[in-house]
Amino acid sequence: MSLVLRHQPEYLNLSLDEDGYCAVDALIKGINTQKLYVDLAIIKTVVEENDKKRFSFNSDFTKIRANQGHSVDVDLHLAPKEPPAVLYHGTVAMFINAIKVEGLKKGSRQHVHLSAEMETARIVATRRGIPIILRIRALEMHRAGHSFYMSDNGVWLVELVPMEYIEF
Ligand code: HQG
Repeated sequence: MSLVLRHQPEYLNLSLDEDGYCAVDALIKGINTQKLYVDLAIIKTVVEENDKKRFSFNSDFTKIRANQGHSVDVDLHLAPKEPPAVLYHGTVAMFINAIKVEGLKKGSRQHVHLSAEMETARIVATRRGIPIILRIRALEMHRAGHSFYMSDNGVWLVELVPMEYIEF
């Protein structure tokens, strides 16, 4: 579901609307073409129990979308929000030299992902290797004019983090 709802809907012959939603019945049909049996009850269980609350339904459960992490161009209509003084980003050693020059860039995703909890950043970084946790002076960055958003599952999102707000 992360693959098709964030990155490659065409993998299951699906399309996302401009808000990032996909028809639930089309998603079920698409998954079932992969010899994996799912029905609405199973999709509801995934939405409710997924460890990071990655997905949401619309109000009548006919549409579903990922809450964050997209590389396809969607508009989640997130409202700008004032961040806490410090947010965290987890990364690994191989990226540090580039980050020291360019700051944090969003790469293929729509945003740079930050978290309020250091532990979350540690878990994110551990996907790639030995974690390095960066402290971001988020409130100072916000006061300088950078917009911050929070996804429905509590991930802080920004366009970029300039070098001067990062503590290594
Ligand atoms: C790094 C998962 C070189 C950045 C996670 C990261 C998260 C740079 C990688 C969510 C750089 C991008 C996002 C620069 C940043 N030069 N490397 N200038 N700036 N980087 O996967 O934050 O489980 O796109 O440090 O848990 O790792 O899928 O971002 O290592 O919440 O729901 O480039 O994805 O969520 O990697 O992870 P990603 P991320 P899910």
